[in-house]
Amino acid sequence: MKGEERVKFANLLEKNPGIQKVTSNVNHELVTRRRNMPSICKVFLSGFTKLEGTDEFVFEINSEAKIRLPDIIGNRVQFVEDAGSLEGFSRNLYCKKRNIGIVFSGGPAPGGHNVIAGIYDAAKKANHESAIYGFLLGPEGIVENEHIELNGDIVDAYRNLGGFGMIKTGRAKIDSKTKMNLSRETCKKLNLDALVIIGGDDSNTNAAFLAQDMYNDGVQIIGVPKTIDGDIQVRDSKGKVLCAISFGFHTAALAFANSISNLCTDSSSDVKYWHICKVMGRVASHLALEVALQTHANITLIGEDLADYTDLRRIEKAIKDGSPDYTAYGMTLRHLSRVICDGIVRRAAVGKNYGVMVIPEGILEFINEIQVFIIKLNTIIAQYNSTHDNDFHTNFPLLEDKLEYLRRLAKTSREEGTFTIWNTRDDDLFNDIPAFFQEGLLMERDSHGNFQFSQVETDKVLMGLVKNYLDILKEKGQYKIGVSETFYRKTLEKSNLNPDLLGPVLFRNYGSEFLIVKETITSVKTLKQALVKDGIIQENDSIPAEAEKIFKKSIPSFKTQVHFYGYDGRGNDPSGFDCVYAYNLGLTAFSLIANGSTGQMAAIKNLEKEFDFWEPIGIPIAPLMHIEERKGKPELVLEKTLVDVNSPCFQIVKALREKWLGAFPGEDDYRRPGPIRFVGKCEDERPLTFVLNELVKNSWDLKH
Ligand code: FBP
Repeated sequence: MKGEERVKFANLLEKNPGIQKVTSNVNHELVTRRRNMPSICKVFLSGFTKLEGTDEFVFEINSEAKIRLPDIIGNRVQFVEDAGSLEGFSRNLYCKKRNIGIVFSGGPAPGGHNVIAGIYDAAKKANHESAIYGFLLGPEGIVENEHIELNGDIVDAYRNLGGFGMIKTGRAKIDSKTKMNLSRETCKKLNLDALVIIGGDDSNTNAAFLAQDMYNDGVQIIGVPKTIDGDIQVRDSKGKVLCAISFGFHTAALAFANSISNLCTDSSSDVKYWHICKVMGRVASHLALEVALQTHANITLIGEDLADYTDLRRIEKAIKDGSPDYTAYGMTLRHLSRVICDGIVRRAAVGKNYGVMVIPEGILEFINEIQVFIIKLNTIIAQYNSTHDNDFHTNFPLLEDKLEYLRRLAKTSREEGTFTIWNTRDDDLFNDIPAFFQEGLLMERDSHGNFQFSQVETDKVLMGLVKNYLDILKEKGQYKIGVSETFYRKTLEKSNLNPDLLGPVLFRNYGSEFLIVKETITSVKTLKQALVKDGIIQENDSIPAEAEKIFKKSIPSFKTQVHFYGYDGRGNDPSGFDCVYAYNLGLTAFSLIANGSTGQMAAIKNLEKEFDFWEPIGIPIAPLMHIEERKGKPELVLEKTLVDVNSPCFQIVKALREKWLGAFPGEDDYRRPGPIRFVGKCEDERPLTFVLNELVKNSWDLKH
């Protein structure tokens, strides 16, 4: 562009309001979102709240938690209640000027900004002189005292918006004495009354330890359950639900579901691809389950379901042989690939050599042999790191170096005849898997010692096996595309051939709606042999072109498109449910602070019910802790909630699997959840997983 023209356009941009509006980053959606005030629970309407402790909920207390968290282990569940109009000392205490720090920890989850907005609004309403600090880039911001003081403009700019952009996030862990001391110093410097940690299981674990550590300093620590993975759900030991889901889950699930539903539409239009959709969820398969309900994709794998699998044939054989077969419990990768192939082959048989498959990111954790590798390698890496100056990954940067180290471990175990964590068998099995997967399994763990599933091409591992087995089935003539009988007749009749003469020779199910070419006919050569054998043609005749056309139409090629749904849904602007939920979590967190709690997690009970039934509560974090292996060592952490395969919701999904697979002639049962829109009633109001569990519970309650 010439200089003059450039100036002309710059002037236009500067002066033309229409062009400015069109090119501005402030659009109608943004303005509407920022302006919207989420509904608030009744208890927050009057202005003051109090806490009512209850013994209605019981927890199995871990003995280690009792020792390490003595000051907060006795905390009880607290209901946030209306305190009416507080007067005198109580009012002064509630409304005292406070300094409150807030930090995001871990991966972003839609709704986070509303938690901050809720805390900010409640704190400023109680005392406009209170200061709210946002620690930058996650827990590291506390350790380094990197913060900003939040004001109305900053908070207003992010209301009802996705991401954690206001103060950013990070995955650092405050896990050493030095970091604890630095965090305490930061709290002292800012004269903090309270610190709110908005994070997942590991971050809430951190919150409990900080609450204990700063108990005598009088700094209150409050956790807020965040993660799109949906694995922070709290029930007491009798199964009473205290927190049905973390914020962010609903939005992420809907966002994934909308994209996956679009693939269902495309796939059933273009009829040539299987879309393989890996969806986030580091361990638990809650997101995949919700996506299944939202979209009715043809195949959805649920990790917890695979772990629950028992191979009855192996068990029978083991009983006969009189020796136990431990591999009969849980599913192997090979077996899983067979199950997937079965679905693919059955759909192809009714002419549907396409479809949509949902694979949870963390599925490998539930596959026996892989889980063993993950645990062994976690331990090896952790042991190495604790005995060397440099860590494992710095000393062995290349895959070959890492493999060599493992080889040496196996050799030592062989030569010394000792029982070690890595033996020759492990080494042989490990060497059998593809290099990219070896690399994935050996990859650096995150700061909490978690295996980073999002970095591993889970789908590639699984689909590699699926493709290999489909090739075998194709060679055996068992993977064929069913040809519609109408098409077959039309094709043959066009050339004056008698379909009823050729049909029984070509097909194994002649007379059905979709005709499947016989297993023995796998090539043009075997087709000719069959036609000659049944006297349709002579040895020297050529195959009728129509018969060859039909045969070729029945030969499948398995074409896939691979997609990863994770970061996109995680960055989505929150659904109406998450906007309201997260804002009320913020208000709850402030109520806990104003009423003197520490070591509690803000939560909303009855989330699965209509909004009017929502009850803000504080859940004690310490009693939720249990021992888990982390970085090769037993650690006290908050327990993750996995998909309950006995839940009504999962049982219903299981019962509908066959329908959703769609291995029958006719249209698939795809459901269209539609996009997340902020205005108007155009999305499901709450996760369908909840709705189903609640509906089944209500209908059982009615019966009994
Ligand atoms: P949180 O548990 O911190 O909420 O993060 C969950 C998650 O979104 C997982 O679903 C995913 O495996 C992981 O984060 C990805 O981590 P990263 O952002 O470090 O790539």
